[in-house]
Amino acid sequence: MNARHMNKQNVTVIGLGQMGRALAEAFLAAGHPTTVWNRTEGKADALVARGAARAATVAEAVEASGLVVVCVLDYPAVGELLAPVAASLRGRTLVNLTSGSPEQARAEAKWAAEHGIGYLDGGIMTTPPGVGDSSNMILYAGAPALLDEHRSTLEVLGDPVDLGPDAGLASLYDAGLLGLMWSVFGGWLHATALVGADGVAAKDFTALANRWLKTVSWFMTGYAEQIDAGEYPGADATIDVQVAAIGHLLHAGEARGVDDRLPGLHLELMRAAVDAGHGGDSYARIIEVFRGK
Ligand code: FVH
Repeated sequence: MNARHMNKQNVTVIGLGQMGRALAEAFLAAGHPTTVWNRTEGKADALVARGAARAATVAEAVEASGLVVVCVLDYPAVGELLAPVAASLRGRTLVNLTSGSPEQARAEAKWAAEHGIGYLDGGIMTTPPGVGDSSNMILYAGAPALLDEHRSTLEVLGDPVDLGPDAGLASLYDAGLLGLMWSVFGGWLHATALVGADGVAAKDFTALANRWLKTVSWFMTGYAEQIDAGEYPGADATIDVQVAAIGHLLHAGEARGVDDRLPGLHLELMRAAVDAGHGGDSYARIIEVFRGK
């Protein structure tokens, strides 16, 4: 062991797809002795050239470290890989950064507990190039004490956010946050198509759009308080006013031949709130439409 590796925890990474390779690279860059395994062996070559140890089997990979990170395609793949090595995992900490549903995460946590395996479920809130950047979040759920124990190691991947003891919450937050991302992408791309029809470059519009998102985020903070209170005073802008405003967007889009399905959906949601008698409330009231109320 050289000086760089002194006091650094051994880590194993199972699954070397795009994300698993980025995770292993971050551990290596931080000086952690890192053991890797992947179904398609060749994906480990570049990591081995940088100093990682190649495990010949999943069991050998698990037995090399107290902290075992798995990041493969889905939970069925996690089960296929890890069920046969449950005895080797006993007494170690398994960090599952594979995406899945909250129900799958809770079932995996139950399996781990039944086999004496410490279990943290995680959600990586970035793409592989963002791994290792502390401004990006990695969500963890299921075992706050294990996260505290391994925080200094897991920090090299991104900012660890503790969501508490329910192992399903990292997946639930992940699903919700991805939904938010797709909605933002959709709105931004629709708007970029709209202004682009009149010759505005995407990068010019996006500079303003990013500034606007800061204001939108401020609206959301205020609306979150209304949601938690269950009261939606329309003291800033009512849904009625926004029904009129979205008419301008629909008109501008129609005049430019821009697909109107996204603003059409927003109008439908607003109308549902108006039809239920809430046109004078704030936009936050639309959460009740999503809740089916
Ligand atoms: N890439 C991203 O930006 C996102 C960011 C958020 C988190 N996701 C999740 O991370 C998991 C892995 O995603 P990925 O991008 O690394 O995916 P791939 O590059 O396609 O690599 C998939 C790895 O899974 C292995 N694998 C698949 N099925 C099996 C199986 N039955 N047994 C063993 N390993 C399996 C695959 O092995 P191979 O094809 O190389 O042999 C890769 O190592 C995923 O949950 C994302 O949602 C990434």
